[in-house]
Amino acid sequence: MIESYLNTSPPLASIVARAAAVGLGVRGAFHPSAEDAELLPAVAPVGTLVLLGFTGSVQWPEFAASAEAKDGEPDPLDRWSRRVVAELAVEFGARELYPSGKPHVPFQRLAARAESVHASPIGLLVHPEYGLWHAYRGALLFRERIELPPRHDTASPCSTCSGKPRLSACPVDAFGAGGFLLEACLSHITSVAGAECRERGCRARRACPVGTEYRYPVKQMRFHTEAFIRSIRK
Ligand code: B12
Repeated sequence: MIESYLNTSPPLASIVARAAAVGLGVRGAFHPSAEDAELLPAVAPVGTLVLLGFTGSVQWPEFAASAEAKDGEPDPLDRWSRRVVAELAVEFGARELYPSGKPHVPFQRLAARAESVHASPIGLLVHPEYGLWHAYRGALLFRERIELPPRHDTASPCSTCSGKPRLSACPVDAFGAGGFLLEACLSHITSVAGAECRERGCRARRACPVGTEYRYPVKQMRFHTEAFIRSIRK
């Protein structure tokens, strides 16, 4: 996706370049229609939504080197995201939107409109290239309709994955028919027996065969797991 956005005409090409310079990938874009109104906060009309995020560990070093990553205050990644996305918004005369904060903006549904991602059996969206190793950090809302490259839709990689190894990889079967069993997951990963999930990341997520080269390195994985645990205990 990012590659197909590199050779676009301005202003998209400059958004891609500036976002990359501050440590964000352009994760796709779309022109919201009347049916998308329920996905967006009631603000002025949106001609184009540009989605920003992380792909694997590509953008991680920019965050890791930031003041927010080192200041010891809560929610460093959310605070960093809000700062850099807001700077891009000012630079391009856009409004901004974030996956953090309440009420939750339905970022997964926005993502499904912006790029070829599909719901996976463990709730995360699976990307044809990055697998489960990607996330969203914000979005820029433009009044104007920016010219976008054609979208390349692909079938969900899960549809041809016979073994669904990730479902059986969870030591506490947290991905049952009734959805994600948050309490089962949390009590395991905070126990002695859950050290591997805590240190190296969710075993079910690691068992997915798609995009394995984008798997988060241990430091990044541990950061996300700790943030996940803290967010539940808040
Ligand atoms: C609340 C939340 C949680 C809660 C969930 C509590 C609960 N039981 O509902 C907790 C803390 C458990 C959680 C955990 C994690 N989360 Co979370 N979470 C969110 C958050 C902030 C809000 C989700 C929400 O409720 N949205 C509200 C509704 C209105 O939005 P929605 O898009 O319509 O949500 C629905 C869709 O997501 C739908 N859905 C799911 N997939 C798809 C696909 C399609 C095509 C469609 C149409 C709909 C759909 O199901 C949701 C409920 O109806 C989102 C960010 C965001 N703003 O979306 C991240 C988010 C979903 N989480 C994310 C991640 C990465 C995680 C963790 C892996 C954390 C980590 N360690 O990194 C774990 C994974 C646990 C798991 N296996 O599900 C990512 C997912 C990225 C991706 N690849 O999809 C998101 C998008 C955050 C981000 N910045 O990128 N999370």
